[in-house]
Formats: sequence, C-alpha cells, structure tokens
Amino acid sequence: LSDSQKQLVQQLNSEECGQSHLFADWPGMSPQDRTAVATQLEALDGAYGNGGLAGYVKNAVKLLENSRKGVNPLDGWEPQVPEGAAFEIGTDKYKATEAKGLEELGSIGFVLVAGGLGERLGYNGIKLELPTELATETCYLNYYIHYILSIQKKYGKDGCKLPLCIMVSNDTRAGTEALLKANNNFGMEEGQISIVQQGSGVPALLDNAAKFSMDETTKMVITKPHGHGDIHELLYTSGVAKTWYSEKGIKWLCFFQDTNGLAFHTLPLMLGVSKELDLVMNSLAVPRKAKQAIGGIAKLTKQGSDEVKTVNVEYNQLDPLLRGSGFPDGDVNDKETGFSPFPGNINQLLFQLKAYSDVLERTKGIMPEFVNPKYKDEAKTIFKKPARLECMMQDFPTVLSGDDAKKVGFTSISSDMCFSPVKNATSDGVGLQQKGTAPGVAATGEADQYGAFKAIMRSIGCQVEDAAEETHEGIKAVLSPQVVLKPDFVTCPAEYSEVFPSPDKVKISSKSSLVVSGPGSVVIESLDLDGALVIECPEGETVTVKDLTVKNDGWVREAADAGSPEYIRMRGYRFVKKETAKFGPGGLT
Ligand code: GDU
Repeated sequence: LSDSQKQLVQQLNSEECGQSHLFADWPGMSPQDRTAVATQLEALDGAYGNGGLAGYVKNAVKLLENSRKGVNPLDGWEPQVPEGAAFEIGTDKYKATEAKGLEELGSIGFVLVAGGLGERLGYNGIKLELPTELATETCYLNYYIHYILSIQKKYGKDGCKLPLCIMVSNDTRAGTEALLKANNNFGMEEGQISIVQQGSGVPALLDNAAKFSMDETTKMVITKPHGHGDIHELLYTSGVAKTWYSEKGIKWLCFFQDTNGLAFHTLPLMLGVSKELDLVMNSLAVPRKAKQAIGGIAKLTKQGSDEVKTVNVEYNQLDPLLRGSGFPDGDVNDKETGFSPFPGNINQLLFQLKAYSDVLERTKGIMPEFVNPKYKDEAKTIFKKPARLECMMQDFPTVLSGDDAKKVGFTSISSDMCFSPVKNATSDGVGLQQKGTAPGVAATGEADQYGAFKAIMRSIGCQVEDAAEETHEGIKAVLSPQVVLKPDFVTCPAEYSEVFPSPDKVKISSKSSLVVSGPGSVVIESLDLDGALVIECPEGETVTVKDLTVKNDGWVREAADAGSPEYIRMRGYRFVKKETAKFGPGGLT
C-alpha cells in the first residue's frame, strides 16, 4: 500500500471511524486483494468533498441520529405558498416577458444532469439515447444539442459557442461518450461540451453507527449514488462555472434533466422572469397534483424569527411538514383548483452565473445532505436495506446568503408547455394515470411533445385538430396529429408568428403528421394538410409554403410485437409511414 493508503486504512480502522470490520479478513488476503480494497477506499475518500470518508462517517452518524429521533429538518419552519410569476401561453403578459428573455438567450450556458440510472424506467441503455418521439426518432441528446446550436445561431453574438456541461456517472459515462462520438457531437465543437463525472457513489450504510456495507467475497465497500446535488461541487472542482463566467462571457446557467422533450419552449420566458425580478435562482414550476413525485416549492419562515427561504420541499417531506404546521390533511389538492397549492418543482433551474459562481467559491459547491433509512424495528436500530447520504441540486437556496437568499423565485406554467419526462415503466404509469397523475412514460412523453407544438400553433391562430385518445399497453395518449417543429425552424413561441404569418390559413387535420426543419429559412403561409408532410430546407436556401394542399395515407400506428426493439415495446406501438409528401426549395416531391 502507498503511504496515503496506509494512513486512510488506519483512520478508518480507528474507533472514531468504526470501520474495522472492513479489514478483519485482511491477514488472510493476498496483497493484490488488499490493494484493490485500499484503492477503492482512496477513490471514495477523494470523491467525497465534504471531508473524505471520515467526514462521511461523521455526517452520516449525525443525520442517522436525527432520523432515529424523528427530527424533521424542516421542524420549526412554517410553509406558505410562495410568490412567483404564473403564465399562460398566448397572453400579452407571456409575450412581453418572453421578449425580455430573448435578449439574454445568447449568453446562456447549459448543464444537463444525466448520471441517473433510470431504475424506475427500467431501460437497458442510457436515457439520453432514447427517441423523444417516433415521428423523427430524434434522441434526447440530439434534441438538446440541436436546440442549443439553434439558439446560438439565432441569438448568439458572432462566433459565440454556447457551452454545454453534461454530468455523467459511472453508469452513464461510456454510453454518453459513445453516443456523442458516433454522431460527431451532434454538430457541437469538441471544446463546447464538458463532461463531469459524479463519484462512483458513497458507501452504503448498515446501521446507525454508519458502518459501511461490504461485499463478503471481494471485501470491497458497496456504494450507492449520492444524488444529482453533486453537480454543484463538480461545476466548482472542474472550474466550469468560473471559466464560463470569466472567459466565455456566459451570464446565465440553465440546469435540465435527461428526458424532458418540452424542456426549452419556455426558456426565454423564464429568462424574462429572472431578469424582471432579478432572481439569482429561478425554478420552472408546474401545477402539482397532491402526492405527485415532484417536490413542492414553498416559502418557509422560521418560527419566532424573520428568517425566510424559498426552497423545494421534496415530495416525501411535504406531507409531514404540512401536517406538522397547521395543515392537518397534509399534501392534498385544493378543492377549487384540483391541484396542490404548492407549485411543483420540475428541476429545471435558471441561475445568474456570477452570483452562482461566487457562491461556489464560498461553499465549494457542497450541498446539504439527507438520509432516508427504512427501519425494521420500532427502536429504529435495524435497517431494512442499507441507507446512504444523498443530496439534491434544487437545494441550492439553502446555501445562499444575504440578499441572494431573497432572490429566489419560480416561473409557473401548465405542464403541457414545459414538462413531460420519461421516468416510469409503462406498467407503473398505468396506475399513476388511473389516479389522475401524469404517468411519465414513453408514450406520454411523445404525445406531450406533439401537444406542445400544437398548443403553441393554436395560440397564434392555426387550426390544428386533435384526434381521439389511443390506448397502448394501458396508457392513454393523444398521439395524432404528430407535429414536430425542429429548433432550426422555431425555438420558442415568439418565433411562431414569423414562420406562420397567416395562421388562419394553416389547417392540420387530426390524422396528419407535420415535420418541419431548417437550417435554411422556412415560412409556411398557407397549408391544408390531411396526411403526412415533411418540409426541409438546406442551409442558405429558402422555402415558402403557399396554397399547398396535401392529402395522402400518411402515418399510422401498429401494435408492437415481442421482436420489436425495447424503445418500441415500452410504447406498445410503432409507426408505419404509408405515404409521405416532401417539400423543399424545389417544391413538392
Ligand atoms: N441524476 C444524476 N445523478 C444522480 C441522480 C439523478 O445525474 O445521482 C439525474 C438524472 O439523470 C435525471 C435527474 O438527475 O436527469 C433527476 O433524477 P430523477 O429523475 O431520479 O429525479 P426524481 O424524479 O427523484 O426527482 C427530481 C426532483 C423532484 C422533481 C423531479 C422532476 O428531485 O423535485 O423536480 O425530479 O422530474
């Protein structure tokens, strides 16, 4: 062992750290096996920024003790519904705020958290490679990058490259890198993407003394993920936040998740709100159904003081907090609105980069942690399965201080405009849908993307019919017509009036499919569509659609079978493209 490894072993072996069980079998082990364990411990020690493994034990013992005693970290805080800005698509208020945000769109950096395994979804690959919808089969990573490149071209200063940082984990790194490589970074330049990796997790804990769980055969420590809150520490240690601010002229930071195909329609709106209200941190929020697995944003006031913070209360903590503070029914819907009074956090966050980066310099990006052990006994001394400390990225307001702590708010809009993740296995989604909660499955993620494009088109006056709901694998969704407007055609509602200058002359029937992409300039003046139409325009060219009527057999759906690929089986249907009209600079083909 190296000297540093010997020191670490000694430290962990000490009574204070209480990990001697890890080394009990060392006398009989080969030097190679011992080195392997010591190397793992050293890596875990280095990866835990909040004091190495000794710090981890100390923090865990404290949090486990609080959990055993039933101490609620939010005890003594009174929740209230916070103030924020709520919007509806198509209103003047929406347009005015979005217009303010558009001015900032060219100075934004993007952070994609994609280290999660997606256990609830049960998909075998990385989630970023999943198709967002079946009309074009564009995968999530392609969609995100294509969007960033499109706003860079439209709103960036000459030669600017809007940066993207992707947080991966041990589970997702290889898949993410392979996907980027196979597709030449989907058009981004090499230096434009930074990849940061979460540690390989933190030790799983067996008991209240924070004894590490160990694999009996290899004698290695068993680890579990530490949560998406790691992103802040990584943006600090990698220097990404600081470099983007000081060298790349980036002013805003947008955090988003791995499978939300509606992530960006409302980005300029959010930017407008941040600018107007001078928000250091702005969370995109949606009306939340009680008990839905999204946190509630709450304004908390410390009893007997004027200390106030606006923060996400995670879905498992909201009910006990409410019950303990004057809301005896806990997390329930408001009878009038049918929604929880607390806006739902969808973890799409927008920060002022300067303030954010300054906080990182002060805190090194360390987030508060929590532990959630499930106990077997009443005395709360035996765990059903090993626990671990976790942290969440939306907890950032807890490390803000002074004036910054007051500059936290949210932008709320109905979820069909901004949020439809693919997180759940179809069978679980069926149950959620029956309860009236968004199922978060592949089919609804797809339907909602078409739905958002259609809603924005309707908001400016286009005539877009909707077909009846279809049911596949027990999930109900409106899958037709399919409308996909690529970001090199339009990136946000403000642009729709430019590309549809006479919206009342655009008619799309319920059995239609419309896919429009640039990168050249496309304007749709008048169109009567009853079938499938794909409009494409190469760079430097122009396409004007005028007096065009298209009627054909279009695209239909057929049931998936056992031989279909996994991304099709999770939907239960596939597309059969019977007939497609194509329109380009030369007209109809
Ligand atoms: N992720 C990581 N590393 C991790 C865990 C997760 O990068 O260790 C990433 C995932 O890849 C994903 C994002 O973080 O992109 C969110 O992860 P989950 O989907 O597992 O998160 P949850 O559904 O548990 O909850 C989070 C927030 C909620 C709510 C919800 C909305 O904690 O408050 O906003 O997302 O989707």
